Amino acid sequence: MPTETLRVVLGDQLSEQIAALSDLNPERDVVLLAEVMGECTYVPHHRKKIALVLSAMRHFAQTLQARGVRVRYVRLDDPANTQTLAGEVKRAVAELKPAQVVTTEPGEWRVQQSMRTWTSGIEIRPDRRFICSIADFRRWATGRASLRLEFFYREMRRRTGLLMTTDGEPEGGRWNFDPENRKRLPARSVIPPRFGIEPDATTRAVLDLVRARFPNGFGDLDGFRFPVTAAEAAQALTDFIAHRLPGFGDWQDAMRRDEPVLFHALLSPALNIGLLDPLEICKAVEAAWRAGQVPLNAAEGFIRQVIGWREFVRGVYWLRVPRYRKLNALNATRSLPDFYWSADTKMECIRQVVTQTRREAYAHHIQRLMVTGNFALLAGLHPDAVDEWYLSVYADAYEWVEMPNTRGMALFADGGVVGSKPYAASGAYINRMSDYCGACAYDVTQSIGPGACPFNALYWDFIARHADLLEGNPRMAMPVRSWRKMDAGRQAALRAQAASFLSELDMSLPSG
Ligand code: FAD
Ligand code: DLZ
Ligand code: SF4
Repeated sequence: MPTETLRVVLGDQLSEQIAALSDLNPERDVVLLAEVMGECTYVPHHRKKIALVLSAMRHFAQTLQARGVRVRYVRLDDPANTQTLAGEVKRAVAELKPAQVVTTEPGEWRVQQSMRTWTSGIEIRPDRRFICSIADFRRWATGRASLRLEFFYREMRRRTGLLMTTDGEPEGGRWNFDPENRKRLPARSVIPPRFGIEPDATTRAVLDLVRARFPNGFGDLDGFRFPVTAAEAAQALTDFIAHRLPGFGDWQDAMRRDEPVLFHALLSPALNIGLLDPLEICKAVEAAWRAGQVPLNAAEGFIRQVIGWREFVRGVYWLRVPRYRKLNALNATRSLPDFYWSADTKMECIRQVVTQTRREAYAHHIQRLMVTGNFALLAGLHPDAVDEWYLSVYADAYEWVEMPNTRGMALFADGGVVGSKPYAASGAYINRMSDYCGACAYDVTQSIGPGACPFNALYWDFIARHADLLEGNPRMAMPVRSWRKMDAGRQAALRAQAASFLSELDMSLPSG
């Protein structure tokens, strides 16, 4: 039968509701899914991330085929594979001669640019998996002096009706319970068990393939437990709501050695490839609160991340890209230290987060922001290198969400578009929110001397380097004032301590 429409679905669009499939005719149309080296290597992805995407693609194709849909599935090891998305679309068009080609807008500017050249007349449909469309965000942003999450979030609450009273007021009388969500985790707290899915035959075949094709790639393949189908992701959501959501609010910012997940959802890898729907997740969380199963600060905190931050950063990305990809407001130039890959450092906080990242392709938000992100900010690592690292190492990383979080929130390289201030912190913050410092070779209470925590002198050095820029920011004025009031001898000692640490770091960096 001749092909009416070729429908191209990318590896992070694995939803039967995806726009490209909305008017699918199973008898006349063909759905194209292509495993290609181009997408597996544009950054040195964690091997678990590659395995997740390829396994989920294979499962999605099986689901469509079981419904009678004609699927053209190109495997990575197919000898005819051109190994690029563009090449596979062109090859399918040449062989199937479809009357039209339809796809859904991608999550990365890089792919959007290429997509337009795939074939003439290609129809690129808006991605309706988000609550706020790109056009709506643009309208919301137009004319605003600054874009602030809090106001955007309130709009999303009103639009979705989530956690709203029938009178249109926020449940609990407040929009935001964040001040309640910064508790230190007591040492004896019991951590809920982790959830994971045992790999099936399809996933095991993909793991073998990835092991063979990427023998020296970053990250462990052992212990792969990600959900790879919509049904498995739904189980992961149910498990989160039952076991971890009740503590999510209180201990959202806490970190503990050898405990990667704590009270977090670990849903972003499945969510970002289409196995879960953001609004459905939030409705399930709201229902748990209405049923009295979880406190309001937990439900609100979680919903804010999904309908607030997640939608907000996507809006910022598409509003500001491609210029956003080059922003470097603090003129940071340093190369990425090797310990971001090897975990070979005496700094226990970084060693913990990088070791966990290598093993799990996952770290929770505060680990990303206040440990590896904070170090990158304080040490002045170049945003391009830091971006590439975050885009590579996490199973949930796609540029639309990774870049505003990294370049914007963590590095302040956008000068304050995503966040209203740099999230710079000394060792005291890490000590308050974790048990890392107790196991560290450095002393978190010291700022000067051979055993002093590097974060302390780096923090003051950062404030000193950027004092002129930061003093105009009401949220940074206090540390700048404290720095300026500090005794000149102490200032000099702190800056010398930071300079010595950074020069040692530079000597350990590969040249060029
Ligand atoms: P939870 O803490 O349980 O939160 C629930 C959900 O809220 C997440 O699944 C996620 O979908 C959403 N969410 C929470 N915070 C954010 C946020 N700041 N931006 C967008 N969504 C959010 N998230 C990604 O999905 N992909 C990335 O590549 C990514 N890179 C990041 C890089 C840096 C430097 C930082 C600071 C944050 C980054 N984040 C990224 C945001 C956040 O860290 C992850 O979404 C979160 O850790 C995912 O784990 P979880 O599902 O357990 O989330
Ligand atoms: C991340 C990824 C990987 C590792 N492999 C593929 C692939 O083989 N085929 C595919 O269609 N998509 C893959 N992806 C996801 C794409 O990189 C993603 O769709 C773009 O980055 C746009 O967000
Ligand atoms: Fe990190 Fe400093 Fe604490 Fe060591 S003492 S774990 S380097 S914050």
